[in-house]
Amino acid sequence: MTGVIGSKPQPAYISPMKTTFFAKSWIFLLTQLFLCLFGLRLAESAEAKEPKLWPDKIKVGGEFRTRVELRTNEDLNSAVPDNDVFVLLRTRVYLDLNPTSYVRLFAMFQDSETLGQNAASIFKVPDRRKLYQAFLYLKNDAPLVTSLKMGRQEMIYGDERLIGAFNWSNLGRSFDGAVVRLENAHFWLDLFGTRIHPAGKENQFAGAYGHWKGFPQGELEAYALYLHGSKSGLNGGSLSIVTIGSRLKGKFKKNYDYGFEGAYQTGTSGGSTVSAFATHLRFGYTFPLGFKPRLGIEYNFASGDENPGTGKVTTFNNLFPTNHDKYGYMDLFSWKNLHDIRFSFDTQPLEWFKTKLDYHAFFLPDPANGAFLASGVQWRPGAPGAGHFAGQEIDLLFTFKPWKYFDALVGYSVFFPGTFFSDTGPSDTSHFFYTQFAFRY
Ligand SMILES: [Ca+2]
Ligand SMILES: [Ca+2]
Repeated sequence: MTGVIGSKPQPAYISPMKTTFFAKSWIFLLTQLFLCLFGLRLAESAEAKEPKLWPDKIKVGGEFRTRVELRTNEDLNSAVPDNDVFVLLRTRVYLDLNPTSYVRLFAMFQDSETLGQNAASIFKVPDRRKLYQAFLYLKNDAPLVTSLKMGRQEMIYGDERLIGAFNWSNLGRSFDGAVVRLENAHFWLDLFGTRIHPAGKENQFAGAYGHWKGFPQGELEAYALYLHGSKSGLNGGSLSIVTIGSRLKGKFKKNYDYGFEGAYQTGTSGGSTVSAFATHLRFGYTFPLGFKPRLGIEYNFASGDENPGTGKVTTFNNLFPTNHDKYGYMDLFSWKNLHDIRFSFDTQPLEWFKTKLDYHAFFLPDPANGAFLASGVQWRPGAPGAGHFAGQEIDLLFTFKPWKYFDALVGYSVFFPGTFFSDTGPSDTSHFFYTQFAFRY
């Protein structure tokens, strides 16, 4: 499989690019279908046997996940062919030792491979083999339980709007550091300190994250997070920001659900003052019917900067989130210079089968600041005076979990760019189709 597809436009009546694209698509889809059936067969036999190969104090397990993605026109330019079909493979193997209830040793190795992706893709995923997690966990059993988790580990807080493991990504995200948890019947409080190594830089990320267990039918949390990077600020300067926020999620009258999160950022970036904020508001109603239809409305906002690069820094820093399921499944936006209005229609016809249909309308508070992908990377530079309307996305997703060892999903999304894109460059429609299956053992 060669990655790059010819960049010269081809005549419409006989397009080798299209032939290759559709041939590859069919091969990948059939392979995917075969792997799904194979996974189901394995899951069935694994369940029948319930393997007891290891004593309870030793667990060995892992995950094999494969996803096929078909993306068309991610450059929003129909005149330049860039249709892409590729396979993401992820293998995880772990060893979990629990010699006593107070001590745990955990190590997970991860191999991530990408086959056939366009070299120029804005979603380029590198191959990587690494020790993804390796930590020592200790806890006491006093009335105020104190635990310590030390080493390389995932961190997941709240809806993962600011700190998450980014499981959708073939690479995931883990942190090097230590987390101390204080917990009793009413609350838990985490205090953590970590180091993060983006290319050529080093950042420190520390914080306090608290969760109150007494909130009726829901969750109430508050946090203060500190990020420092010697070269991560404005114009390569140093960055020191504090993010203070809270989060609320719950249900009432059985069928209604809601969610709120709000965060404010202050500090300095390359010598400039930082002042930024973000909010999330969600409301839903589930009809009392057998297939559990839920209608939801959601609004997400994150501040941008009308004079990027100078003066005060007002672009919200999305920190280390899992953005995939939040601002459109195409991963075209993050919690950064964004107004996102979302309507959702979800159903669950069977215990193991769910459907999702989402509509998003995106606007940029400051078109001068540009548009940011889910990864936080800018994919279309801004222009003062360009339109605020960034576009609309429709997402359709089916998820299947017929066995505890196996799950699968199939999705289709389409993005219709708005005036911000037509004012700043190409603005043609882009499509995204994908299937994924994961086998966990
Ligand atoms: Ca194109
Ligand atoms: Ca500014």
